[in-house]
Amino acid sequence: MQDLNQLSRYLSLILRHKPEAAGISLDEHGWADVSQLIDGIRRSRPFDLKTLEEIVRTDQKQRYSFTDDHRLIRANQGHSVPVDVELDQLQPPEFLWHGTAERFTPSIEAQGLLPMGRLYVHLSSDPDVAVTVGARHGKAVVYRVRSGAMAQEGIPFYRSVNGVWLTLHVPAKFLERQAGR
Ligand code: HQG
Repeated sequence: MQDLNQLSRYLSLILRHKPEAAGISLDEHGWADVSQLIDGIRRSRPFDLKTLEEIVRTDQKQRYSFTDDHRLIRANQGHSVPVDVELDQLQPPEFLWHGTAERFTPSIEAQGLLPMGRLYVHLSSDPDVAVTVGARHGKAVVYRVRSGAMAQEGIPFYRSVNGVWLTLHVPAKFLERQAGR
């Protein structure tokens, strides 16, 4: 029995960053053909439609979506390859949260938050989620982002279908480092 989390991570790699790892390509909206994807993954490990459907259904962050007919699949957000996943532009809440590692803070406080390897800066509406995201990179530090003030200055915000908030750049003046996080 393969570890579904491990398979989900491999699926993320293919659908967000490196479709060529499975010998497939994504269309302009990030969709991959499900049967080509399954064939591509099968080149390196056992895999079938039932397993794919189970990953999509059980993924804790709801990272993937099928089309209604289950012929196409895409990652909901998190891409580094340039695709347009038709994000909803929305008015953000007054504050959002970003977790990072202590060692990145001098650069963040000089340049603001940048998308780095991805298409967008990722923000959460939940400070506890931000702690977990930051801890992936090292000793976690959490910033409160003055998203309401940013929106008032005309900076667009998007929300992916799994609830992650995205924007292109958070200038440092909108960041408030949280004590003790
Ligand atoms: C940092 C996960 C230096 C940024 C999570 C972060 C998230 C800077 C790192 C999603 C910087 C990029 C994304 C600057 C930002 N100088 N470092 N100016 N601006 N950074 O992994 O936000 O499980 O690309 O703080 O839950 O950590 O994959 O972004 O530490 O939603 O679905 O550069 O990935 O979701 O790291 O995580 P990442 P992230 P999944």
